[in-house]
Amino acid sequence: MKKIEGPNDLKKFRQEDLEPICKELRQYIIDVVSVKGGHFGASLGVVELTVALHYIFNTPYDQLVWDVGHQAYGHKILTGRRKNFPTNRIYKGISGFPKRQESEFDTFGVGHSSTSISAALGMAVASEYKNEKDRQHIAVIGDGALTAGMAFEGLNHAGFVNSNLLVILNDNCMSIDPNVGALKEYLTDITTSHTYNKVKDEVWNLLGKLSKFGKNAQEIVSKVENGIKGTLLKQSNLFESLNFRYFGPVDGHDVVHLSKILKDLKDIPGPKILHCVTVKGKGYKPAEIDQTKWHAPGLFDKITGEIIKSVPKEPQSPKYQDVFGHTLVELAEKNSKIMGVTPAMPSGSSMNIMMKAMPERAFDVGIAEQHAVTFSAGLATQGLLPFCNIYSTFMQRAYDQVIHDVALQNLNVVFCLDRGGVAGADGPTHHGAFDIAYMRCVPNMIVSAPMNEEELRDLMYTASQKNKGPFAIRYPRGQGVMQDWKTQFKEIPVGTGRMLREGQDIAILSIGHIGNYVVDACNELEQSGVYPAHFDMRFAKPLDEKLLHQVFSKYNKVITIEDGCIIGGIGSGIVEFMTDKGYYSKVKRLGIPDRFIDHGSQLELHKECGYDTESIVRTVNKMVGSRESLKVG
Ligand SMILES: Cc1ncc(C[n+]2csc(CCOP(=O)(O)OP(=O)(O)O)c2C)c(N)n1
Repeated sequence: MKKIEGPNDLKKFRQEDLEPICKELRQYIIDVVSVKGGHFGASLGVVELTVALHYIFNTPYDQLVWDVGHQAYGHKILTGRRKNFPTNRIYKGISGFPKRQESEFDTFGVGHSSTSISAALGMAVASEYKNEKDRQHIAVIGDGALTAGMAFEGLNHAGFVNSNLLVILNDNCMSIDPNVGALKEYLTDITTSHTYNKVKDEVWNLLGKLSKFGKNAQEIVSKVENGIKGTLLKQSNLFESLNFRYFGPVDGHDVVHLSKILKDLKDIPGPKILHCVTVKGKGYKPAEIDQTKWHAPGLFDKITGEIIKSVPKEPQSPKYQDVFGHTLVELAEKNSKIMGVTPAMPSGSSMNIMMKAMPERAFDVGIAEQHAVTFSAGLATQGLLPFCNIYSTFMQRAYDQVIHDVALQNLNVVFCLDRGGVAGADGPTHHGAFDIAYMRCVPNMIVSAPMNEEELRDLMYTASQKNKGPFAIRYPRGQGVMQDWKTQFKEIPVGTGRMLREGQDIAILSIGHIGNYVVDACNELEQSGVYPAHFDMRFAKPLDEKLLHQVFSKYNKVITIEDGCIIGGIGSGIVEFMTDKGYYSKVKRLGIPDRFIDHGSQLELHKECGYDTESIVRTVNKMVGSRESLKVG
């Protein structure tokens, strides 16, 4: 594999060399991910597919689009990034997802799911328009990603325009958690159906001979098709009915067979789908057995398969997601109207706690954020109270549903937005940068963020009270700050903040967990004789106007800070208040600047954006004009 700097080098090998190459590639992924972290099972599951695709197709001229992109490590390694692969997901290193700026082989930037068919179809239509008839377009999509509406929108369009598109369905029966839904049942059905498989074998026998027929290939394929249609008249194929030619199911781990099939499919024009059956985590036993855990396991001992958890000396605070999961069950035990909804993130959001405790009241609806929101709206019309948990970044997809289906009808839906703020190593596709801004401008919407576990519980409790309307609670990835977090529930009056520290020189207004940096910064500043006041706003909407009147009456220097985009965020809201009410103070807004922030640890990115503890101290010093800041410059 060391000789492979790109697909052209791969093409020099004989077919019999492909298996050993797959073995080496798989081992390299295991070697690196075990010590550097990242997504794991998905890339192992497509090693053979990746090798076969680059072996047969003329990438990057032929355009290969990976869906989600968490499975594209093999692709990165084979396309010139083998040496850089150990920097995967590390600050300033290569991205964990395909990225156009990174390589010409990364034809489309991904991270969010279910975009591949639409993107590849766009490319196919463009090729047709430019008369590039020899160009191939391939979308590789998982059975999980296929559950999203957008994937169907793509299929629907592709079957109609008849462009040259190959969809490869990587069917491993898994999303991050086990895949759910009727489509999954259907795929299992066609994979295991005896009639279907018998006919399939006949098709493959014929296809095996295809290359020999050259120009007549098309004719043969239609004969075969008619054969299938005749035999399976009653058992119609979903993809066939959408005007795709369906091939498969095939063993996605037989690299030689896959290469032969892909070669034959090159000669078949129009939309076609190849159904590959694979095993997520293939080739690494622990990952094959517990596929959810090994989706992104963190560091591990590759020999023993033990996941390495650093054992901290002191007891740790819980993750916000777990506080959410346990608190939801606690609330639901007391309030029979509460329901749980997650679009394919039971483990990631800890909704699995409620799904286990109350299976009839908590739903994984598949990778379907739009549906999750409108489904929640439907529940709410019937007097139920859904807690719809969606990562901040994925909620972007359901924005119209939030406005049109929930807010406009002022329905009681609680949106718990996990991973609000910079997400870390997943990078710009996953940062929860925009939710405060995009929620704040929606009428009827309450927008809140807790600074710690107790506030998260109290906000959830508050949101569960009667007729609050749409209520968003956003919290970050990772741990909170309280070890004893199972506090008594208290209702927080909507639109009220709290003063955490009185001060003299300047006021700092924070929202959310990031307020803990401010606490540290204020402690440090106090040592040098600077006394900022600190307010935890709790609500970005409605803003605590009483509190803001006090702030702007007393302080002519104000800093706002949020782990979210500066444009349109709470800082903007506070400045709007200031101008509307005729105050004038010098205000510095800290938050994510108006650009996309790459990947790195959360702390590295907070630093880069200028709102880690150190940066807050620096900003305060600069604004109050302390000697410290004069010294610095
Ligand atoms: C819009 C969106 N929602 C949720 C996710 C989180 N997510 C990442 S991978 C994944 C599962 C994908 O399953 P599948 O497509 O079958 O690929 P596999 O991991 O099984 O290879 C999910 C839900 C996402 N990336 N994008």
